[in-house]
Amino acid sequence: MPQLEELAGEIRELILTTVAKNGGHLAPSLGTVELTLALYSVFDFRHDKLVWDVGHQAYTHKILTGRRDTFHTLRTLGGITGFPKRAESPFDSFGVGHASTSISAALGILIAEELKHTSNRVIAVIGDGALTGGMAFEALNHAGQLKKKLIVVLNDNEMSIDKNVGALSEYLSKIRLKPQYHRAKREFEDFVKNIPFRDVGEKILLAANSVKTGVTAAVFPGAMFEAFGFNYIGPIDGHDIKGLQEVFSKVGVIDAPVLIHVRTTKGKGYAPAETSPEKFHGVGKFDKATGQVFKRPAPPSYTEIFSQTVIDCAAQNNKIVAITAAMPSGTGLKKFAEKFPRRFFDVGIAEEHAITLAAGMAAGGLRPVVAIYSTFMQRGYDQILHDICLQNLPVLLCLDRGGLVGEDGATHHGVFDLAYLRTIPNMNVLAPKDENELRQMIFAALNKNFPVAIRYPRGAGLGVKVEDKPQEIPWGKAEVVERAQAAEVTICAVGTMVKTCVEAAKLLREKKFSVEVINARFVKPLDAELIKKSARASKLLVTCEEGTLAGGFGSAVAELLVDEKISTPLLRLGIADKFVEQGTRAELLNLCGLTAEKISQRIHERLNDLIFGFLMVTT
Ligand SMILES: Cc1ncc(C[n+]2csc(CCOP(=O)(O)OP(=O)(O)O)c2C)c(N)n1
Repeated sequence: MPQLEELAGEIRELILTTVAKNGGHLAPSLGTVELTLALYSVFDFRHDKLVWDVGHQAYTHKILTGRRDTFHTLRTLGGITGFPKRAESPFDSFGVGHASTSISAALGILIAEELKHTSNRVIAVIGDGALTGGMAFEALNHAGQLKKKLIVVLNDNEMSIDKNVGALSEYLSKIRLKPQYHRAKREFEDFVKNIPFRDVGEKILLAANSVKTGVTAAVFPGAMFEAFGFNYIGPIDGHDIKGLQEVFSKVGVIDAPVLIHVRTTKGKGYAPAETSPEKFHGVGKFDKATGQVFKRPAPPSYTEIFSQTVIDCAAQNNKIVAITAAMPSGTGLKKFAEKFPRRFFDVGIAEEHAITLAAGMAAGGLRPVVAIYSTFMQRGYDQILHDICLQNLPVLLCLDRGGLVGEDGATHHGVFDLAYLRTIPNMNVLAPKDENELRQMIFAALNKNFPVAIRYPRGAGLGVKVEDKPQEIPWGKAEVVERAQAAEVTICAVGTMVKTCVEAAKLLREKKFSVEVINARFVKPLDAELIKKSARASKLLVTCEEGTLAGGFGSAVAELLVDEKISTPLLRLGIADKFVEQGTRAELLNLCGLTAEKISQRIHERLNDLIFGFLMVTT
């Protein structure tokens, strides 16, 4: 035990030093050091399987399973990832990054183990925030029905990224506050079992169990989990290694679903993170001694402009309401909540619900704005299609962190949105070239009576002047940002790529090519007239997007050219059909060929091909 405690200290130090240098999920991982050590000292994960939820709390697991020496590369290009990943280690039994998947995945793995006739145990570790996601309940429901010997560890620290919300969170707080309920239940059962005339006692117990929700919900903790068919144990101290070991050893032999409710402190052992767990949930580089986060002076972020703009619009229109799925700080809606508490809704990690809730509000005459990171919006695809677009309801979807997000890696890049949104009828898809255009787009979208999605990137804006009273952008219209007489090349860029393509055009002009640059603004509806005209007038049309090439903006332009029988050669630049790993945003843009130099080089090469091909045909 003293060695384990010493090890816990060493691991904490390594996590702290590394995250201070690389950034990362500090508070979640500091909170699970003892829990992970206890799991590893009871179970044998060469055979048993450990499935993490979100995976942002799994740094101790990584360090214990052969990645101590490479831990300094955490979240860097070519280094180890910030989340469990099957390709990285056989101990990472399931890859993760999005929330609420662990119970489903663990149940699936357990079924596979049983069909292979092993007796390996499967353990899911899920946070109280992740438990607010509907899929976790779908899985509990199924596991309870199957009565499999699944072990679920509920890591309850009362926090999601921000304070956890919802009735479930209140329910857990009640259990937390009244641990004597747990004893009361056991005492009640022992008392009843000890009644002389044994069968009388058992009948009472049976009767009590048959009215379980009535009796236990009123008196005993965990009644809700027991209603799902789980044996509930807890709450127990998640920093007491010995106590945890005792419980894990006992449940290891139970042949039924068990849920162990563990209480932990987010950020445990590092005072700044214990005091501000939201700030240290996912944090950039910081000074370990003071907890001061290193920030370079930068223009306001897209998130800040979004936040202020929605507040400004809401001040004019009292029908505007705002919804977040557990990310009031990250999406910038926290300020809206302070200003308009009755018009703000944090639904927890429940993107599907957030979207259908918005559809319902729109059907009821409100103007909902739903702010969700692009990668998590994927969760609500059918809700966007079936509940919003099919009914053509005026919901504004704001997709923050569109494009490459950097160090969080493959699970978090928002590169699929343009492709997955533009195929849905009635949907309008926009991407601003800068933060002022974001403001203009939000103003314009909130005046429309149909669904609109606006995607914008992580981080600082370009530092352009942000208009107080924004000009209304003409709907469905692109803008020519750089005109050229008899352009050989027209580059049609969208979102963040507009600025990069303006720089690429400059490099091409230095090589004496004449280049026009268009800011597409709309991925849907496309400004077909302008694109057709430019395509017909140029030798080469180029599209450029910080998104997947498969089905994205360039595909939309290709469809237009084919349908209009325009044979101008088209070069599509964007992200290839494979998952992009982690690195800084600059490194990843370079890797994907989305820098001004690489864009100008690709265009130059294609122009050379065209000229060379033309010469070959004519000679
Ligand atoms: C589907 C989805 N939505 C949102 C997120 C962003 N997110 C990452 S961790 C987190 C909070 C998780 O809270 P909890 O499970 O209690 O873990 P804790 O961080 O408190 O340890 C959120 C909202 C996500 N990863 N996946």
